[in-house]
Amino acid sequence: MVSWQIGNNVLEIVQGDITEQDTDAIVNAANSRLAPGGGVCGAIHRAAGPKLAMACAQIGGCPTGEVRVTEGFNLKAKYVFHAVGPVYRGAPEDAELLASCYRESLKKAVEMGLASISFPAISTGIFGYPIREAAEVALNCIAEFLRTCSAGLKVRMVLFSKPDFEVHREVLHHLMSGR
Ligand code: AR6
Repeated sequence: MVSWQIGNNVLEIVQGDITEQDTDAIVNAANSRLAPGGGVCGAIHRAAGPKLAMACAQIGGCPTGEVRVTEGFNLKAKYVFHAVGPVYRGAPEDAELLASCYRESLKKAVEMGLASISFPAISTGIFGYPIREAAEVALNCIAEFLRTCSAGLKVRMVLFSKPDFEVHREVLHHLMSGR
């Protein structure tokens, strides 16, 4: 686990399973229909139980780059934030849409008065975003947000594989040492 203090907030990077996190919210890498899918989305739906799919169906959908909130049902986390990342095309908009997922989730967490939130590496599985590029977008966006946030928020990036964790650790190190 790697942990950085940013203002009065903390950014953590861990290797693990997001469904097991005890933060107030966990973020789902959702699709725009908010339908239960594969990857981290499938794992979250399995762990939360069938009421999560019913809550998502009631919301109906979510545009790329935006976030919708449901309860966490059987999860330890009280809330699931469903963020829809971009399908990677190598286009200039990709990074902005990916950053928007992180920024909108963080804004909502603060608005709701939450103390902690866990993110997966959104778009880096089925949606094909290269892991290092995605890590740069995600960690830059989170760090920028936390620099001006006074809420005392704990933000945890949860990487499923060891190689993905190592990439995030390197990118964060470069970011924090100003390189
Ligand atoms: N905990 C943490 N990270 C995980 C877990 C887990 N339990 N399982 C997988 N990952 P993906 P996307 C990592 O494909 O690319 C779904 O069907 C995984 O290693 O889940 O945004 C949705 O419904 C990868 O690094 O999400 C959408 O249709 C990261 O989570 C579509 O896939 C994201 O991989 C979204 O694709």
